[in-house]
Amino acid sequence: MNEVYEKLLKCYACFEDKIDFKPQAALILGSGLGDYADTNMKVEAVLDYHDIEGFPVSTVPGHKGRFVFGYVGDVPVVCMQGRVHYYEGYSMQDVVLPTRLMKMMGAKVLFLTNAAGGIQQGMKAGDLMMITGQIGCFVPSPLIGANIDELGERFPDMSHIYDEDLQKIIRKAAIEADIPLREGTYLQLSGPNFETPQEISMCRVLGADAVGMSTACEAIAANHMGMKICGISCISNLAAGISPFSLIHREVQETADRVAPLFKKLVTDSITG
Ligand code: R1P
Repeated sequence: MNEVYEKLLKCYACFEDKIDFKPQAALILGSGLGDYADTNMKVEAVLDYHDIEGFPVSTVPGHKGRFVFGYVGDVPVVCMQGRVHYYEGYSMQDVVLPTRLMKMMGAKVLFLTNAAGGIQQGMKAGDLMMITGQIGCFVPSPLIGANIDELGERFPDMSHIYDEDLQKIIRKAAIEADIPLREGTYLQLSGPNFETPQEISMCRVLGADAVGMSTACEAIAANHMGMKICGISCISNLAAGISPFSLIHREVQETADRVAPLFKKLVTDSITG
């Protein structure tokens, strides 16, 4: 059997052994947004990544490293409090293992969040941007290697990664809660170094509105499995060259903390909407 799939099945067996919960939606929390599960979910169970054999564990400050199972309103949700990134040294297959696992748990919808650098004209730190498209080809595809036929097809279509209906729900939730919402394209680079001003100029020319080091690969893996996907970036800083200041991760976290109440409301209203 394909060893990537074998590992996934082992992780699933471990989950099944420990947790009796069937989520409908999966939520990945980005940098600085990790306490959503503590404040906005009726928690039913928690599963530490360390307790799943072979599971990649996050090493980034602000990423706790556990699955939280519970309800947002009436919707059963599995939430990743902490994601793993390619720059942490994991293979792309490992980076998307949690996403694949959440689909196997039962989640049909994937809600992606992240902290990102703002490129779009007029953006400012603290803005929220609904992701309407992505550029993921600067990092290796998580689908490289033997195709796992049990998950999806060899050459999946990527024309409509971000689901139109979910976008409508998020737009409506933002309008009803009076939360200003930008829209745009997220571009994933490998990191861990922040981008140079020249790289940001390139990203802008290519049509990116926000840049980060996650998300696009997870969306590719989720799309491969036929999940419905939506995403919101918290613009935690203006990207290099646009911002006159040097970039530091602590500020990414601080901005995300400041915006957290609005972000949490938007996520909750979108899930229950
Ligand atoms: C940099 O500050 C970190 O924040 C973002 C970047 O991708 C990078 O990991 O994290 P998330 O994408 O996980 O929100």
